[in-house]
Amino acid sequence: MQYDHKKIEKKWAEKWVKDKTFTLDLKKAKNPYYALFMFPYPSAEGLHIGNFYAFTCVDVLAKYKKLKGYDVFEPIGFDAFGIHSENYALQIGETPSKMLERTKANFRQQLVSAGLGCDWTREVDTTTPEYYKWTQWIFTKLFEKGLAFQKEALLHWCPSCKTVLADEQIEGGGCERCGTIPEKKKMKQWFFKITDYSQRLLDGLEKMDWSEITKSAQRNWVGKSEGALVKFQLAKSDFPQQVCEVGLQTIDVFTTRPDTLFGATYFVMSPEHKIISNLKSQISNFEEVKKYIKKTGAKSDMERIENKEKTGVRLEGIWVVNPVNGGKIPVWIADYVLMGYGTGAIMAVPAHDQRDWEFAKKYKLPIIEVLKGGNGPYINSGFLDGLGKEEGINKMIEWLEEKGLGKRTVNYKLRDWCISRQRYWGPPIPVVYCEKCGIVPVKEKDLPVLLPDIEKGWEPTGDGHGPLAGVEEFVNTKCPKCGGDAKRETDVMDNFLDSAWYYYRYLSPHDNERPFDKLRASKWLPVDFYVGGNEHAVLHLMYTRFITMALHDLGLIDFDNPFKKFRANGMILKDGNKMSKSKGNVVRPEEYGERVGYDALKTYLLFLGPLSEDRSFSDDGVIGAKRWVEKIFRLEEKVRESVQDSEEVIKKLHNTIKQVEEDFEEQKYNTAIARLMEMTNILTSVKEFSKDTWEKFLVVVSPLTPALAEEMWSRLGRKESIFDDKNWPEYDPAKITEDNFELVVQVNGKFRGSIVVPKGMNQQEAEEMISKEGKFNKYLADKKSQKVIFVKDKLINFVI
Ligand code: ANZ
Ligand code: ZN
Repeated sequence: MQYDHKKIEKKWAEKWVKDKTFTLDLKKAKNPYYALFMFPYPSAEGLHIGNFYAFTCVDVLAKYKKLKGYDVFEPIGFDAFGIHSENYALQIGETPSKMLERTKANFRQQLVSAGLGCDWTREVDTTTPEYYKWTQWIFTKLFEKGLAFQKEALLHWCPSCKTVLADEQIEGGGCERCGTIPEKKKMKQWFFKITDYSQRLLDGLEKMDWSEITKSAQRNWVGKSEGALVKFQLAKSDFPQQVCEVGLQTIDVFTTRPDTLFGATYFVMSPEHKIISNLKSQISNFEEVKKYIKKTGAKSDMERIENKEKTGVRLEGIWVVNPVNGGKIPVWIADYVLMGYGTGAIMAVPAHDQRDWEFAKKYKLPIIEVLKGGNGPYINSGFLDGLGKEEGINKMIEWLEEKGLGKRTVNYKLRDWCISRQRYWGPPIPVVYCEKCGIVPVKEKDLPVLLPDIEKGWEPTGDGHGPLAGVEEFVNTKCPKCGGDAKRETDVMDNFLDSAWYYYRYLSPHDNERPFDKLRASKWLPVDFYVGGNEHAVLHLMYTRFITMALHDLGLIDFDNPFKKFRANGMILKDGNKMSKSKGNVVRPEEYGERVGYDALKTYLLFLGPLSEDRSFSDDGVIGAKRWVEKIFRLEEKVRESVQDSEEVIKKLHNTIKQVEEDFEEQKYNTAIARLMEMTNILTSVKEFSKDTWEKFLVVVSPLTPALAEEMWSRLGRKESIFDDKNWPEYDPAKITEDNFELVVQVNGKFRGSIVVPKGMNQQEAEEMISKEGKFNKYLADKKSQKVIFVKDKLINFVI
């Protein structure tokens, strides 16, 4: 009989949804297990094979846990607000909401067909007022706490997406969505004060069971540096060397190496440094300076950091005083000093800093070595001379603090999260501007601030304001405080805020009283297992931690890490390349669902290697997985109601249960599949085996090939789903005795099977056992072997 994967997979996929097989009562659940995958944005192309793979990594564990008796919650939803959806709607000239009706329906269809164990009764869609009311509510709570605020800053502006972006949305120097190199713009925007949590974000990592690659990306992004702030005084230009005249102003620098102060021979400010315009009248070459500043403005940070050729302009007439020796040192501006880091000004120590060295060489600036040979002890360094590095840093900081010239400090690279976007497709920022009362958040009872449903004029304007600024009925409102005329904020929120809290909303998607139920959250959260791409390491995965910490501090939850265990999944490559439409190498899951079935596709993807590794998709491999599925299907012919299983089958069964269990617990899906394939081979090689063994085998394989297992289970006359009960079998340790092992049997060097024999068995005994074992007869009967090669406790090879 042929295995009709199309018919059988469709039947079960639909039945699971209809019967609510994977839906549970969150309140009654006794043994909660929260399995989560990154909810997709319903793109036009449909479910991506990468999503499909990540979802499967979660789904297999979820099904296994359910079979073990956990109350497993595996929710599903749509991350449907945001530039990704809106850009596509712009491209096809349809409103985002119209377009999404279609793409969401397509996604639902695809996800159901794939046979994932999702609870479809709790679907969440971030674009519904029911959802974004609470996204806005979270904003107002953060606002009350001082964690949401406005400030003017130099920001990344994507000229193609026509909006500002967060630092985290710059990937390889370009816009995360469209790849365009962003411009720098000074703009007043809304921010979340994630920098208040820098240290906590670092400390938390130590205890977290997350992929190391993700944790180290976060560690680097937060970027902690210990050092000192040192005050440099501006000096009059005409004061003589070594005579310290008191200047008018001081400029702070951040340095990790205050110990090298005696070697600071010049001073550099970022071209954007505010003080430059104050010094205008004293700078004799201001025209040249202005030109350089303008040129820098056009460069991205990335370009500036990577610039091989250092450039800069001296501020003629401006000097600062080196605080340790009173020496006057020249001041420059150069684009290798960034405004967004430290204080935007540095003391340059060309003898010990590579970038300073390159700059000094080019502009013929003095170079003074202060650490002999780079490592010390100190030389030319007054009171530090003779000391070692650690000691030198501490001693210098103490000296600076004592003299009031500096202080010990910690600097973080992390910057506040810019959350406002000059776009249409997002939740409006819920504040109004009142002439009398200033900035006033919208009251909870008046939330959500509805996104007006407009057919025309929703396209981004590019003038620095969102399209909502052009919708008068939206803009004009009353002040929540004084009732007077007021105007609404017209920017919307970054869609990474929508996705920063969706796993809370899954717990009560239709609750109109609150974003989520506190008791329920403490029962179900943190999420037990989460899988997704590491490209979200400093975006989504950082923001979720921040929002969770903020909710914790608001007293809404009692934990501050959202995901107990997170694993970053590898990428799926085709012909060695990342899949992309332009390369024409995109694999559509439904195409393979049709051709080989989802069970085979899932198994194939998981079998390719450890979860975290990139994998190369090939058609041959998928066919191999399909063959395995068919092989399992054919095993049914050998099942007997009551038959005594051979020692080999019993041992393999118990071993398989044990090993697959261990592998699943650690998400070593590839090795679990290898073990199940071995078991399949053994069952294929025997004449018959018991129904009991068959049932156990089906359960153990069911997380990987759910439709097949469910079909075979029902053919045994079972009325309930295989996933309905705690069906996971217990292995019997006594049956996995260590004194037995599998002796490999070869004929002319070709593998023909194996037999379970006691350890230490000699050649003669082995040959006897093999001749008794019927399954080798076809290779050996009537043939006299010329030679037998016997490797004790390993293999026997008959040369005939
Ligand atoms: C003097 C010095 C001597 C430095 C030396 C380094 C080595 P991390 O470790 O990344 O925190 N710096 C400070 N602010 C900067 C800015 N806005 N743009 C570019 N460079 C900046 O780096 C801290 C070091 O980077 C600081 O310590 C400063 O150079 C430079 F042998 O000061 B250092
Ligand atoms: Zn863009």
